[in-house]
Amino acid sequence: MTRTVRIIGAPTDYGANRRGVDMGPSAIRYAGLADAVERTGANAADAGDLFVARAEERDPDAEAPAGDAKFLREVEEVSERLAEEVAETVADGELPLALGGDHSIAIGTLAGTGRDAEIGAVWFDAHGDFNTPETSPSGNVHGMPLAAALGRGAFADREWAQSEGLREENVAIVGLRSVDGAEREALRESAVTVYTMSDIDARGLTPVVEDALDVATDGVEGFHVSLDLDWLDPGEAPGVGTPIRGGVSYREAHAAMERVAARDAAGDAVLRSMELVEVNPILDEHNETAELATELAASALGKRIL
Ligand code: 4U7
Ligand code: MN
Ligand code: MN
Ligand code: MN
Repeated sequence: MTRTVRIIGAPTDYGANRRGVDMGPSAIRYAGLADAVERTGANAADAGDLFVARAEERDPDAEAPAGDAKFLREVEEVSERLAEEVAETVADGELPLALGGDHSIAIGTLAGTGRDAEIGAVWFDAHGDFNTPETSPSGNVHGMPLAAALGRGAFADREWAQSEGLREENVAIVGLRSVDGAEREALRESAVTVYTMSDIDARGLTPVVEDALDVATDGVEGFHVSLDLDWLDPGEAPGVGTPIRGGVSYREAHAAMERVAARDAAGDAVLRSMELVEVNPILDEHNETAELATELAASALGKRIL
């Protein structure tokens, strides 16, 4: 049966400190996402963009819990809409592919995809995104979505933020190279598995990603792939708001997504949902980061060379 991939744009920058990431969905579509998806043999259905209110009309500090979390009320609105759409897509037997927007959209994706099943997640990112309002040095929610989904800190009593079917034991972060002080401690005492850039250097990309997929598929129905484009080296992916040197190469990124596709095809736990986040067209060069996002999605969905 041909799989249908439902493209859901979430054009928000509430979670980031740089404007422009809200244009990510347009840039990724312009780069040919739907065609790239269809070339993998899947159907592409574009659900359009979610409604997101303009940031200028909102108060960044409304609803901020103890500590700091800018635009938390707006993040909640977008997350609830996205979670609904993602949950419906999964219930219809389709695969949601969410387009950010900043990484705060993962709160919605994970809440939706984890609604009716035990799931795992692989987090491809330079950052841990494991801050909470209490620990965040910036107050930007795009540095918190993984902690939010797991109900940590001030997210413990915010049900909308949590992913019901996701346990820390089934979460793996791959490619970490930038982590804040209190965030590091939180990750260390958590049950999340972290593979740093040093692990990739020492062991090679493929074994690390295979291990991460083992973590994310252990005893669950399906797994989510969260791809922050700042996972790649800024030389390959310049169009991101928080670039960190020393990221994975173009080839490593494709190799990782090909491992995702192979694991999906193996069928023990299927690829249930995916998101492409943090593409900032204002900072990009000739849309190359959006093109890269498109290509990587195709690899994850099973694009073959031969
Ligand atoms: B991204 C940061 F302080 N850790 O919390 C923070 F360094 O979604 C950056 O991974 C977060 O791009 C980056 O603000 C969030 C910072
Ligand atoms: Mn991120
Ligand atoms: Mn990041
Ligand atoms: Mn970023």
